[in-house]
Amino acid sequence: MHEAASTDIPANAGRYYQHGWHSWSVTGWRPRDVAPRYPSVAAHRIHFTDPTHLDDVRPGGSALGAIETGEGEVRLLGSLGVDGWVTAEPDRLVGEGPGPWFEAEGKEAEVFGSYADALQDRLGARTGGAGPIWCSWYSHYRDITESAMLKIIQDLGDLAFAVIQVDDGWQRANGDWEPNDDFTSGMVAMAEQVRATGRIPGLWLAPFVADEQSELVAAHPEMVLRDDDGAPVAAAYNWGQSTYALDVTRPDVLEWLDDLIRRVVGWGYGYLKLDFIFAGAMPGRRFASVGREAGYRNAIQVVREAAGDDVYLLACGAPIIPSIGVFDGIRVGPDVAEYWDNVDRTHHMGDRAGPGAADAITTTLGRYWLRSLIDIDPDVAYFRSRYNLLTPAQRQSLVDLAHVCDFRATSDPPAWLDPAERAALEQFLVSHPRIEQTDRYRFLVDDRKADFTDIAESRPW
Ligand code: 9PG
Repeated sequence: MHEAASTDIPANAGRYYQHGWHSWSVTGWRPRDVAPRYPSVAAHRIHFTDPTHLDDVRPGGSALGAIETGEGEVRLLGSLGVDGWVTAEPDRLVGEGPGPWFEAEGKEAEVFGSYADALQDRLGARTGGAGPIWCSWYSHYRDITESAMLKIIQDLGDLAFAVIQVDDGWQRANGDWEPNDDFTSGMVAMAEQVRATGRIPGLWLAPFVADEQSELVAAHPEMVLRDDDGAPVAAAYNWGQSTYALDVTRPDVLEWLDDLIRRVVGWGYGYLKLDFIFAGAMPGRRFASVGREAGYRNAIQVVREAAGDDVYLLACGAPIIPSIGVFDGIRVGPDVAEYWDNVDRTHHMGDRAGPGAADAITTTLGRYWLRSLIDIDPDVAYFRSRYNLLTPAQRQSLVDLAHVCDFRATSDPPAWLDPAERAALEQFLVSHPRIEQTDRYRFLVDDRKADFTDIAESRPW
């Protein structure tokens, strides 16, 4: 461990490991001589990386950075605490933040493994798996309804799902966490329907944001995080209006959060997908004078305390390092989609943090070293050919990735599957193949080779 957060880059060094700020932010091995690109659209910029580093001239990453120093060898500089950032200067990696700082050189898997061990000593770890999850997002999106859910619950029959999770679309507004008119029987009744099948009810929430037009913002504008000019800080634009970040260092916000989490757990939900929570670490003028990620970590500890130890907490859109030891699982890549790549967005607009299977796979594998600290969620696999542009081989890559990560989820409604597809899903849910990593992007799944090299190596920087 070092106090001085800087390490030389040898003259013959290879690529640089860039670690994206939150779940969706681009992560992987990039050329050092290519200047970083940043998306130009505000709605994309907000998710792309730590907003205080948008437009940095040098490549950089959240908490850690590494460089290839020889065949299979790397040198890593990483923060063992929150609020760390590493920049790749031409001749050295430079760490900023409170640290303490960790430095190691050697075989790639060993170096990342010992960094993970050192992080565990400081931040703890929680792993254990949620069991297979059926999630409503990647089929019904925001149009999910109570009647669609009831049909799905029925059609799932005895498929071996442990969790049935309602995603975005049930709430009146972000901030107003009560059921909307599409869930007329309410969320307690929905949880009871899931429980009756012997499964754990799951619910999506975005507890650190509130829509501009929500009742919460109307009633409590003081809860919203402000910039230096006193203007509300937006954390998303994808609900047809601005969605604001809450100041999660305010005592009244923490009390409101405690109450919210206790309420939804009281409704019967044992699995919570907490989304857009990077909002808790957005730049702004906070009530408490703490680092952005320190304030975030304190708030998620309040959430954990309110949920209790037995509720599975999945973080999504979450800053990675400050989430360790508090959440059970974390999304480690951008959203998958029923298509491979949105070339307009990824190649032409320089934004690989948006939905698409190719970048979900690549960023997830870039975060594979985290698996001893927290369950790594690669997002859903698809078994359906209906409403799906993915080829069978592309769908298989997502299935392999789920096995490699030991995290199984899908959004396919059984009614959309033909008999062969349903049989494949059935098999997926109960199989636990032996996984062996043989190279950065190569694995053995039982005795079959799963090689993601061509996918990961062909993504643009
Ligand atoms: C619900 C979804 C699903 C999904 C999450 C998250 O505008 N955006 O850039 C944007 C990025 C990600 C995103 C939605 C919008 O997806 O990852 O699984 O829960 O929210 O809204």
